Amino acid sequence: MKVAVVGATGLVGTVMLKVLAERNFPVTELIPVASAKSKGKEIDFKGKKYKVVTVDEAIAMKPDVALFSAGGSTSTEQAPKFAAVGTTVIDNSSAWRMDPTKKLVVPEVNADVLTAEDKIIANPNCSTIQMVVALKPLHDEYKIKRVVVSTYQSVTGTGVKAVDQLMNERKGIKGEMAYAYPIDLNVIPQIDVFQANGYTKEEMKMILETKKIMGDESIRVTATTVRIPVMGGHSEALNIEFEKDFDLAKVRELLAATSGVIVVDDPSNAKYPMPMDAHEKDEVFVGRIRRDESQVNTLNMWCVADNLRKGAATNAVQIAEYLLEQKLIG
Ligand code: 2RA
Repeated sequence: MKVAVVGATGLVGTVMLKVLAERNFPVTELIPVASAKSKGKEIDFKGKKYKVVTVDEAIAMKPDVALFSAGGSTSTEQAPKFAAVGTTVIDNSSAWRMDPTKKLVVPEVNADVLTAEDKIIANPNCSTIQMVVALKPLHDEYKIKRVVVSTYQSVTGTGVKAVDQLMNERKGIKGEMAYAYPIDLNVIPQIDVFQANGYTKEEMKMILETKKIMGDESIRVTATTVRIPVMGGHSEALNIEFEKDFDLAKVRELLAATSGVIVVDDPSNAKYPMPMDAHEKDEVFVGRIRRDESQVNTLNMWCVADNLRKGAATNAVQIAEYLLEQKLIG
């Protein structure tokens, strides 16, 4: 398959290339796409060298699939042009996620919504992806009424500039600031801009995307998203209220039996998910599974995943794999 990666030189784009190679996606021709200033730059993919091309050049090459991670404005402007030449776009930006005509997909949760007519498919926000993978088996069994989530998000979610800020601060070097405040030895309770209702865009993404992906507008979600000085992935404290009561052993069984989920839950031996263990993995790790003793039918759970992989690149590649398996592309 002719596969374009739009934003190939960025943090997520680089991971997309790595995951495509690792998972042996049948790429017969790679089309790395970046801004004009990167044109001609060489990208190594599975032992072959490819030159970065511009968006217009890539469109003219009519790729079968285009994985986008190049920001919302590029997706808004360019995704339709790729679709117009027959390319199936899987877009990691927020541009199309809440568009009622576009599918928002986490394969383990709602891949069945996809059809051959879907030429622009939205990859959800990283913090939403890992949460819904963990919620889905429990929603199917006990029906979720409400989720309260607090996140502890890696600086890699912001990008290279934020990683550089953290590393510089740790070395005592004054460098460019990705955030309004120092991030080392600090936490910043703001991810993206504030909305009129006092929530940030990141929090509203978790609230709105969850309902769309789970296909259930009745699920109530509230979120507090926080940036922390960590590299390996995003962590989330989930408080989940169900319609029905549950059995803890059964909850663990359901999660352990879910594709893409790994249960790490042995508190007496200090075993629980941590970003340093999730780093560079594709699974969602859950632990600290326990009843909320302050409210009936309510569960507390801790969830960790690599936000650049399952939270972005791997989820996008898994969508492409599903489309291929179901003969919706290729
Ligand atoms: C973040 N989820 O962590 C957002 C976008 N990647 O910054």
